Amino acid sequence: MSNAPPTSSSGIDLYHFPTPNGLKATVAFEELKSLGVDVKYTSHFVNIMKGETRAEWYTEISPNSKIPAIVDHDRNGAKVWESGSIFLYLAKHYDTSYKLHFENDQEEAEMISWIFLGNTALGPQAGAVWGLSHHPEKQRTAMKTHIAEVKRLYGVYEKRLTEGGGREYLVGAGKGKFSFADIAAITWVRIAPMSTGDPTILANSFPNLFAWSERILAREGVKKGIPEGEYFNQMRSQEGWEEGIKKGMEWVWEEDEAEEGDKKRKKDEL
Ligand SMILES: N[C@@H](CCC(=O)N[C@@H](CS)C(=O)NCC(=O)O)C(=O)O
Repeated sequence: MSNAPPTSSSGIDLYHFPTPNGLKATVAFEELKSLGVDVKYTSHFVNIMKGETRAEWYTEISPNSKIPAIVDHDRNGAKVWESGSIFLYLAKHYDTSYKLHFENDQEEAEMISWIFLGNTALGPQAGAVWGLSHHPEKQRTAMKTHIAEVKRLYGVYEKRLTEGGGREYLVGAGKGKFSFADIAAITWVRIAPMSTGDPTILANSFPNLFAWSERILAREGVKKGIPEGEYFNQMRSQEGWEEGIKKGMEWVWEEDEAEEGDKKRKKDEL
């Protein structure tokens, strides 16, 4: 689609692609719909692999040439880009019964903080691991730095989820309430194997984050928002995918192991 798709006459046009940032938007819309919120959206794929985000028609909607973005024909054609901005826009104008956000000011502020953490820290760090894993020049130091940061961030989420004897969701009184804060993190947390090279990292090292992710991925709206054909779903449907992921990331650690071996040999020789 290098030309603009037909514009809807009403409702919201959503421009996206099934990447973790794009999925945040489809999950948000599908969750709102499954919770009974009256929001109508039409989905348009913008193929990021073919550079369609840089087409002129698209940069008029999303000046930073990224998905997701929306145009709201029911509100004077308002254009909103950046997944976090889309959450806040939907919260303000559509989710007026607080299904995915909070009436209480303090809780709303906490939700916004967790949305920003997902969007400014977890997403970019995990995204960097993904990006570098496709680079033939194999930048080991950068890769290690980003993986370490992703793991540190998992620790931040893990700690939050252990508070008060265990929370079910990131924000909200008691055990919390599912909100945009959770959506801002889940599409990245679910691909933890790809972000770390370790297929069992969540279950083994971050049990509360793992339980949280399973809880969220079982939700009706979340399942609808993440299509079967999406990259990670496809990968996981293939036998031996765990081994494939580990092998694909071996280059990050293999020289370390060789160095460790050298150090040990030298020590033994002394
Ligand atoms: N902070 C942005 C990140 C958006 C983003 O990085 N989108 C990527 C896909 S995950 C994209 O559009 N890449 C296409 C390109 O750079 O041309 C958000 O949360 O919306």
